[in-house]
Amino acid sequence: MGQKEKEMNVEVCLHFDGGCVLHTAMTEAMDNSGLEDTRRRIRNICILAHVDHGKTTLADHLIAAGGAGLLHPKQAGKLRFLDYRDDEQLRAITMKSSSIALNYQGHVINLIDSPGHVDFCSEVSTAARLSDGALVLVDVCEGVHIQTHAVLRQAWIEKVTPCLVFNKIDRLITELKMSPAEAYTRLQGILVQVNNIINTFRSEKYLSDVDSILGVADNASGAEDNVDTEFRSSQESSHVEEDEKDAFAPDRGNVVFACALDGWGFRINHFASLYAAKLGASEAALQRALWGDYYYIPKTKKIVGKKASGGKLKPMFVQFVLEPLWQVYDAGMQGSSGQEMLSKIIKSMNLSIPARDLQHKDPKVVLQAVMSRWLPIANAIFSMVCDVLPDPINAQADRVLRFFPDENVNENLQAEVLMALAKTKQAVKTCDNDPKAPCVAFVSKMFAIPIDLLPQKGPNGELLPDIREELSSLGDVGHRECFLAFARVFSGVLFAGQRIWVLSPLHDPTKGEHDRKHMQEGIVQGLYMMMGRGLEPKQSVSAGNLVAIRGLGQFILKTATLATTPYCWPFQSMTFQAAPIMRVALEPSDPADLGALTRGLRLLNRADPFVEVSLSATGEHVIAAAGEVHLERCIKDLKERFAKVDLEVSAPLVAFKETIEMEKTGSLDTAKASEMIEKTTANGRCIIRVHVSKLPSALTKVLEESGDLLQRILHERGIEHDEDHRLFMEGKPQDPVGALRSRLVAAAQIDLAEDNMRKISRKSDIESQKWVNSLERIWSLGPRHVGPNILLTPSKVADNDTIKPSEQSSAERVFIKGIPRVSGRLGMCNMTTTDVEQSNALLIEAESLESSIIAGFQLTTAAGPLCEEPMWGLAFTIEAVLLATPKGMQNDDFMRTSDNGPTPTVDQYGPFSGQVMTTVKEACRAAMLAKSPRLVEAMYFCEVSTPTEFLGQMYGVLGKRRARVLKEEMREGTDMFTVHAYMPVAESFGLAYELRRKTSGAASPQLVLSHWEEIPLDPFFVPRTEEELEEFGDGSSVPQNTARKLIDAVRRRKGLPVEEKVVQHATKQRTLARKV
Ligand SMILES: Nc1nc2c(ncn2[C@@H]2O[C@H](COP(=O)(O)OP(=O)(O)OP(=O)(O)O)[C@@H](O)[C@H]2O)c(=O)[nH]1
Ligand SMILES: [Mg+2]
Repeated sequence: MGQKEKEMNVEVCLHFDGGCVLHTAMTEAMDNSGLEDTRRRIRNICILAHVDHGKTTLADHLIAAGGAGLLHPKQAGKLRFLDYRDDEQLRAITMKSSSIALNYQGHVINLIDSPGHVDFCSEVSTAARLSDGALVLVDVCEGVHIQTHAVLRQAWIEKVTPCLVFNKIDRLITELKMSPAEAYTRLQGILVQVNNIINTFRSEKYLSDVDSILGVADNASGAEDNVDTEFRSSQESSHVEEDEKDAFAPDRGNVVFACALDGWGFRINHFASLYAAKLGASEAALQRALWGDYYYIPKTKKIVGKKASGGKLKPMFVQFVLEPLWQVYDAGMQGSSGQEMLSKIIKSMNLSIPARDLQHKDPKVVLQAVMSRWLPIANAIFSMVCDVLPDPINAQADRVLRFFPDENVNENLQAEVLMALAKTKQAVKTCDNDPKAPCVAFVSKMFAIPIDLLPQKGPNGELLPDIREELSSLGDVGHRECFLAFARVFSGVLFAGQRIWVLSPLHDPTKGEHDRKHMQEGIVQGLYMMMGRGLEPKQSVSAGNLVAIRGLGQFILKTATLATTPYCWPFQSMTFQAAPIMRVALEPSDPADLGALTRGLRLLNRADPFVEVSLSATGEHVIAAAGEVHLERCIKDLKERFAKVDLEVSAPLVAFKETIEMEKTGSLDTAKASEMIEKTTANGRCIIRVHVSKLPSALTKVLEESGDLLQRILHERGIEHDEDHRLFMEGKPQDPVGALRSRLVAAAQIDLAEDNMRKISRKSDIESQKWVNSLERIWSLGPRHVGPNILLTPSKVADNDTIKPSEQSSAERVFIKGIPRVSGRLGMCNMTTTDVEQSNALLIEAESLESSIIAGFQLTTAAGPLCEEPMWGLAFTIEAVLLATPKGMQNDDFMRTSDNGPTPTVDQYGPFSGQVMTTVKEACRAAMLAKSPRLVEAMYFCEVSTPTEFLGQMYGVLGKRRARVLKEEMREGTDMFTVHAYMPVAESFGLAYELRRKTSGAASPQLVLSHWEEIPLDPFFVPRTEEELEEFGDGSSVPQNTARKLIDAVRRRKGLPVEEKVVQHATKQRTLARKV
């Protein structure tokens, strides 16, 4: 039925020219005054794709066409204009995103080229944040790869409208030798794949929307139920409508077919208009029929569907689009024998091609000359960008929700504050370019350029004062480099010389100018339009444009929100696909250069959006990068630009985590005294008992993923009064705290069924209930107060039974109860402040020791007992009892031991709070060691493509590196295999190099940080059971297992003691029988 309808529509259009409008025409190009609104002619776009799919090559052609003579068309595709760093040219990969302003038929197109290598994925985030549209490239020969997924997700998260570019179509003809029909099937396959990816994002969003609505419904009273249901069903239906449309459809004009290398590309509308007159059909009808299962019957001059075609005809896309392309390529590749055919084609297309090019010996040059004149790629791309991608006004109306997600404003605030906040938000939403509107800009990264490259002249050609002097007067470090902010103005107008607030992500706009801690005032020293490496000075830049800002280097570390009013929410932070995991320690070759290195590191930290610079506990300078290529670039920059000294670089420091085995210790039972570890402080006044158990893994995951949100809920702005806050948050339609709460509860429940599959379900039910109940007792999270470990307050059972404080009078012994602060903030329990009898000194002291217990917990979770790495997924229950007199001592003895009488805080063992802290730490460590500790390692998701003949070698390399292969797939139509595997980060160093060497450069991997995984080996294994003893003997000859080796390596690196067998009297084995 559906098919039939489609056929009929097409026919109607064919015969009656039914005026179907398929392009999204440029709307509302005029403003009220009748003048054209310049903002309507701006497009901010980025190019996104997997590595090597041809982004920079495509950018070259766009620059050649719209860059006002910056690049000669002959150089396009060869120069890679935006890869202006020497290492980018050398390695032929892009390492940073860079922007250029182009012109096309009165439109300003700000183009950002981004890197495809996963190490530089942060640059994709910065590019997407500033763009409204994205060109997503797919190499049709390689197909969809992991970074294609990643960039589509990034575009989706940032609410950037994507368009699709099928690139490298020439490879289907020349390399894969496909027929047009085969090529069509392949293109269709990729299109389906890409659309499916977007559909999964849609359904994820749909599910999470429904979840949050259901969450509210659960909380809401019965009376509100009906309203909710109605709301829900209306939401659902709108989603369904949206879902029915594919994100990319050639007939809707958002797909370009291209070959960036040869400089050609087209949308199907080009062929629709070409054939309209010839076939006597309307352009609109042809546009629909040129993609999909439509067939042209020459006799009847009708377009029909598959059934009516009789199975003999070729789809119209094959017949009318691909076949002519193939003909040109066939003729071109034949050299002189194809000349005649080529001339015919050229004539029929009415092209003028210089004879010099046509007679060139290299058929590639001839093909390029013909194709790039017939179907210029820049026209196809630019027209798509202008037709389909939104201008800043439309885009910002949509994207404002991403920038300022529904902030929970306390309605009790003053009306002026609320007005000011709403005004700023409205200005961003409408992309208000009135100079009187509040100016708001977002800086997505800082970048450094050598000072010599800064323009010497101002916007009006006037000579500028020497910037070096200006910088040194500002105290800017490193006068060789100048820091510019890569930004976009979202509302108002930014002027050179303007004073502006630099708001940090923690800024609380409801406090206005009083929130001095999170805002600084800077002066915009200079504004530049970016032209790749070059900069063009500007006097002012209005809303909707990209800009480089000079003068804010000292205020901004990596990103910031700029605003002329303090009543502006800081923009939501960007999301990054990976984390900086590759760490190395650095030191200058000459110790005297330490100062230069520290300065250089500071500059590097500012200039690179992703690198993390830190000082380790042992005093080493450590930098963390996303991967090997990123690290190499950072070190090169340090050596050559920022520090200018020789460096010694350590072997990679791999991060590990520590946990305990799940099997035996998933229970939260603190009642068993045998499972508790007891320690007493040195002065004997505080007894600490610790129980540790492993968190259900889903709970660990939620805690890890919600780090930012937890940070905000637990430690940030405007949440002064817990109870008020909870009441305020509840009942909000998008209640992040409520959502997190339900996620935590759900995680505590579902997981046990999976983790303890072998246990009886009834028991696991009880267990899971225990976990859910325990969520009401969260005292603290660690390490650094937001990590994936939980400190629980002692349960009621413990309170009454285990420690039995009632045996003695409460004046002698006080139980430290702890306050479940985290649970309180999350709204898991009511925070009732206990009425402490202030007169009781011991009770007051007990209360003051709570912070020491938390500090002890933070210390332990930051550095575990195996190799001082952070702990992961553990729940500690700490019971502490404070005694009036030290354990085992009479009151009189105690009095005698301290000279100044019974002063409880300071004694001969040092401050009491410190003693409690260390005892807690020791007890926690001991508890963990007693429960089968395990090492946790980071895993990469690894994708390798290799030709069949090198499959064996590739598996050899993967096997040696403990990789776990997930799937292998033959890529259709090629002899290439794609293998997906998990690989420990610790084993991944030099993988790309080794693979390339073993496969003569045919295989190269892409590594993306995936998850943390427990190594299922006991690092302290000694044979115990009969079978083990039989197999391994007494264990002395058992080689150390991987876990132990990794632990020892980390300990050695950190200078911690390592148990090693040292051969003391090694003698060379001699053959006794000697020849004399
Ligand atoms: N055959 C063919 N090769 C192409 C085409 N487009 C680009 N290439 C080649 O693909 C390689 C990579 O091109 P780039 O433009 O550097 O790719 P990229 O996507 O910018 O790569 P990264 O920035 O490193 O992610 C170069 O060798 C190009 O010559 C094409 O249409 N056909
Ligand atoms: Mg590139």
